[in-house]
Amino acid sequence: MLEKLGSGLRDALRKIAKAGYVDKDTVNELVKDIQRTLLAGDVNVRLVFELTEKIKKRALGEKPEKGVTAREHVVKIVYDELVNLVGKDVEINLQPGRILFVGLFGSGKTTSIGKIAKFYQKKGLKTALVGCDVHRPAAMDQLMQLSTEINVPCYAPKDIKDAIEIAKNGIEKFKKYDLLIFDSSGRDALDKELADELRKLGETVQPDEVLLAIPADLGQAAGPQASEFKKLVGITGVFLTKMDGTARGGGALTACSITGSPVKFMGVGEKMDALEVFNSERFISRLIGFGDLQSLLEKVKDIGMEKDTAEKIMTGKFTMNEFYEQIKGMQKMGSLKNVMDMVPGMPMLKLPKDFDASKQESKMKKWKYVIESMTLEEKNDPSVMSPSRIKRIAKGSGVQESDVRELMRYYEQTKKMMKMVSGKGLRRGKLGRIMKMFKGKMF
Ligand SMILES: Nc1nc2c(ncn2[C@@H]2O[C@H](COP(=O)(O)OP(=O)(O)OP(=O)(O)O)[C@@H](O)[C@H]2O)c(=O)[nH]1
Ligand SMILES: [Mg+2]
Repeated sequence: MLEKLGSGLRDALRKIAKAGYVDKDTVNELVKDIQRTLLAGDVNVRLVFELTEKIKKRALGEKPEKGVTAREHVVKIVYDELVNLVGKDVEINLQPGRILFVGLFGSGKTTSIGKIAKFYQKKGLKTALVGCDVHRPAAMDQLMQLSTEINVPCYAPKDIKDAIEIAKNGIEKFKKYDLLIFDSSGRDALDKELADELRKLGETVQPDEVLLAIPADLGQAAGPQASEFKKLVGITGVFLTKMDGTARGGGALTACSITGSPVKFMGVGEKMDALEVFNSERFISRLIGFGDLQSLLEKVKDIGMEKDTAEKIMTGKFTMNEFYEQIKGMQKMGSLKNVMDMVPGMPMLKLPKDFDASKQESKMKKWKYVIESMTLEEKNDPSVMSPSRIKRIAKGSGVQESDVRELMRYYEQTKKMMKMVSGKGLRRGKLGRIMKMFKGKMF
């Protein structure tokens, strides 16, 4: 899917990765490559220029986080901005309800209905189909056939010519089902007649979700179409079909997103499992090379989290919340070391030889549950802790009271240590005391 777009972006980023350093020329070249690729994918010109301006400004203006190279920083910026461009993810509703499918002739409604019926059925919703396309002679047969293939019941009578009547019957027939999906008829254009018909159908079906099928090969033109449907019949999301067969999918995707009609699903083939739930981060990650990017994203996220904690410690704020973050970080061993690295004057923390990671891990897991059982007040000001509170917390987190007390002791020790660290500079003696304290208590 979108091979050209993906390979264009990957090539552009590869050039950056190979460059000896990042300067204005490198960024300009990167931006030009990205522009060329996106325009070839039929992404709107204005959007492309806005995007590349942002990339340029950030790439030249922002300083990379400590621990991230300038090149990685630029790759992350490109990723961020592309994710913004294709829009926020919308949550897929897994509640029981009714879905009405709408769309023009041949947009892929019926096929897509089969796909999402299979999808929801797999998610555990008892699903059934209702065929309300009374205009195209073969429509009922097509839906019936699909339903047999995916093993989902279907009501698609050929002898009733009134869509409303069929809808009513379907609702009655499938009363005991969790999810009903209604097919509707298409037209060449969204004219008044189609709008009226869909509105009437909507009044009967009372759908929780109205999905619009739009073929991705429309490119940018998908945007105005989505807006028009939204205005005239109201839609809750777009099902972008035929993403597999076009280079213009990027254009269609971005155009829908900026008209406020979020893409929820994508069709990537004719088969019943050729369905993707749209997720902007995953989509962009894959587009620009998932493997490399994943480790970079994790690195940046870790650094961000550790930086926050380190900053709070430096400014003297160390409540249970920071402690909790620290414990969470420490579960991925080595994190504490990173936090320490960011505190000026703190040398590398060496682990003792007899350090038992698994024991430590189970202890930290326990502590995590303990902190999760604390009230907001207790977390913000652990000095309010009392025997009765300790009892309650132990019960709530399924540990012994002695575990809670141990955690409190460790918190107090750490807090003391943090206070010393965040004091002005570190003298030799002080540092030695801190290290001793740390080793004694923690490891
Ligand atoms: N390659 C590809 N083909 C698709 C996809 N979705 C649908 N199609 C094909 O598009 C054609 C039209 O699909 P339908 O599901 O019949 O479209 P429709 O909107 O129900 O059409 P009408 O009921 O005539 O309005 C069929 O040949 C499908 O196999 C997709 O994601 N990828
Ligand atoms: Mg159809």
